[in-house]
Amino acid sequence: ALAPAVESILRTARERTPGEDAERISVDARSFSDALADAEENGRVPLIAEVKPTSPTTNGERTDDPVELAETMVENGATALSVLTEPEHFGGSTENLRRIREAVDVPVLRKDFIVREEQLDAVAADLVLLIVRFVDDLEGLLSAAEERGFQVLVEVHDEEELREALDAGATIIGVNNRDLARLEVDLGTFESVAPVVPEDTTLVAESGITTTADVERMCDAGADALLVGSAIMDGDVGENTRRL
Ligand code: IGP
Repeated sequence: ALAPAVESILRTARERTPGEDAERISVDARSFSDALADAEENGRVPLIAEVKPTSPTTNGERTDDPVELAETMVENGATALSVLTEPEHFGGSTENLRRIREAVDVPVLRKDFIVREEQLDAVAADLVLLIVRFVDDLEGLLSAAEERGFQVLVEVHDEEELREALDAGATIIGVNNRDLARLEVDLGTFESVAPVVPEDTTLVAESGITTTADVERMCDAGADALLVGSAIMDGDVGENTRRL
């Protein structure tokens, strides 16, 4: 069973449409693997910093300009950005993403709960997230995204979902340390799934990363990139990004 907040997120996600006149999108994506190679060359932590105004597990909402937050993250060393576009539970918007992608030159991930092909057409991004648990036809949606030019981050939570992701053709895989049934975080999740991921997969550790020790722990376990939201959004965004 899913946590009530997650049920609610899914319900609204299934109903959301990109608008009557949304045309099939075609994106000229900034390469995520180039950005990661660049970080490595420059001895920087491969950090995907997330613009997430609020969430079911946060108190309050951050109301400062998301574009300024995003620029601050990049100025302080973020390798890529993740931008929530889910409006009801995360305070996001496609407009935030559009403006942020225009303002920065790093790859930008669209963080949302995409369940149908036409939802891909709501806004351009360099990467989109697909969550195995929520998608019925993963292979179909993955190819639909790739045909539009998106790179695709496929999110899993355990070995069984990892299998599904690989079978569907995923090459960038995120292991979410937060479980969607109880919304609890356990960095051991990444450590248990990472060893069975093929060498040539780009592997992202997601959620619950707060300290530099957490960063080291995830990198030691095989993370090629780290997705950090709350620990950056909570307080001084520039300082938080620099610290990790
Ligand atoms: C970031 P955290 O614990 O650093 O705020 O987590 C990110 O992993 C999390 O926001 C997330 C997420 C998602 C949000 C992971 N998967 C799917 C929305 C949808």
